[in-house]
Amino acid sequence: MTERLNLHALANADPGRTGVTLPPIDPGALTAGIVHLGVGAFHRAHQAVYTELAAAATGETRWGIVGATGRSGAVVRQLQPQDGLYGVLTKDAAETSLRIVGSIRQVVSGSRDQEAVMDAVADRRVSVTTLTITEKGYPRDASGGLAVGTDAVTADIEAVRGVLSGRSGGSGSSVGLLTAGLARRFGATQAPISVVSCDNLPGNGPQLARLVRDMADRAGDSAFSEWVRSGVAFPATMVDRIVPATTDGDRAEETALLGLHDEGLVVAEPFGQWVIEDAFAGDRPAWEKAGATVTADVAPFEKAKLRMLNATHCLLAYLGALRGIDTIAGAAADDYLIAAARALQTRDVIPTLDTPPGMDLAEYGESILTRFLNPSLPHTTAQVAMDGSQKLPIRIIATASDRLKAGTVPDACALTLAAWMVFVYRGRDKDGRDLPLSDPLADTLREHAAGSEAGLADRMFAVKQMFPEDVAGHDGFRAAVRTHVDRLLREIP
Ligand code: NAI
Ligand code: CS2
Repeated sequence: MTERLNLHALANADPGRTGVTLPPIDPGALTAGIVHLGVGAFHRAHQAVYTELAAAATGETRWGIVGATGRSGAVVRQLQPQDGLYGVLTKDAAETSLRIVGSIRQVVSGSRDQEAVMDAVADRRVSVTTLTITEKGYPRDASGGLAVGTDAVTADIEAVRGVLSGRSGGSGSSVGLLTAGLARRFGATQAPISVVSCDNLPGNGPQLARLVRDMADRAGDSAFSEWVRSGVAFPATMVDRIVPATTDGDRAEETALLGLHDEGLVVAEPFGQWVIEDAFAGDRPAWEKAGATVTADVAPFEKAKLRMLNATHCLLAYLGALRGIDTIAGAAADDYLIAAARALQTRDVIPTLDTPPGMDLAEYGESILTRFLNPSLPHTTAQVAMDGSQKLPIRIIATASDRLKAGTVPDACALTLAAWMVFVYRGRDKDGRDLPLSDPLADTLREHAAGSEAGLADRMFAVKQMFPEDVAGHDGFRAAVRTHVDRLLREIP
């Protein structure tokens, strides 16, 4: 049985192992300065690496991370026996390298150990909280406001009230748990703190601020509401690194490199980018010393990334899946799909963007397609196809809305939405293989999809949580989507 990765085993590991980079700062010397909500693959391959490199660059030992999982306890079981250590396997056609990361110093369950999470947020030594809780983790209504009246938000507000009055109570969402933690911090120290969303949401900082502030206001303590506005910052970010779900083959590859077994391994491309708004309430790691960009205006970078990279991902995922293509790399190698991807980027998306400083959008689009071709990443069309009800409004429908307002029918957006509609309706690819629907609105989508082929597009446009009236009500766009739906239905009998 191969020994498990942990601090003791790492201390005895052969430092000369080729292709293996050990933590650049002693993990045992780190104290908690950051709380992360949503310790998934991306956090481990992105923010946690930037944070460790920043700490090593400055010699600061105060930036250890307390990681809180979302719903499942899997990551707790992965990392706790490993003293929080895990590997990042970076892979492309040219090379494979392994970095062992030690910045996560404690992992707690965000569902079963909410007291520990709130105590960590309240800890005066903590001055930053980061989040990667997925688009569906933000309890929003169709307008982006707090989903008041849902069971989760009702529980959240009650939990915040409880903390403010010295009672305990379970939150319904991670944003509620965060807000309850801030309430505990308000009661304990009122030390400033910055809350940094690292999710693929447009205006992720202001979006999270809107939810937290509304939740705080509804808790009914005006002093707390005031402190949330004066003592808590919500900087926006653009985050980028392709981090697919880890496979057993990846773990075996790492064990061959490291000689230890690592349940917490994550796999990523070499590319990484982090653009952070320079709007913090207190101290933060010197992430710019690890290659992050700290700037006054994140919006152009974020909009370009969501509408160029993530939108193209959705096009390749749905059209690729219907064609029986399992991986993004396989879809990016398909001539028809890559032509459609270029049309999406050049005809539909770029006209809606302001060019971020220092960027060439056409070159950026080609660099994205090159990254997607990475044959060493097991990034599946199925994974990118998940949560379409949350992703498509941000990545495709918003672009379509802008193009329609400009008087143009965005045909590649129509094609992408048509592929998604057929993906939901058929539930299988051209070869008859199942296409699983993983989506927080799965039941609603299935209800809308059920019925005749002829009315499919119109029924899906009626999903109010996804389609604003200016898009759903545009006859020319509906006609374009219907045309693509009819063709795809013929292709996928
Ligand atoms: P993952 O599945 O590995 O981790 C997701 C984390 O979010 C887990 O901790 C999970 O417990 C938590 N979570 C899931 N649903 C939740 C909910 N409803 N409420 C609260 N927490 C919830 O996914 P991964 O790869 O870490 O991605 C997470 C997010 O990071 C993405 O949704 C995206 O916003 C962002 N991201 C991901 C990239 C990637 O390539 N994987 C790249 C850029 C951004
Ligand atoms: C992907 C993103 O799964 C998805 O929806 O589009 O996770 C993508 O890999 C990242 O945003 C890349 O930075």
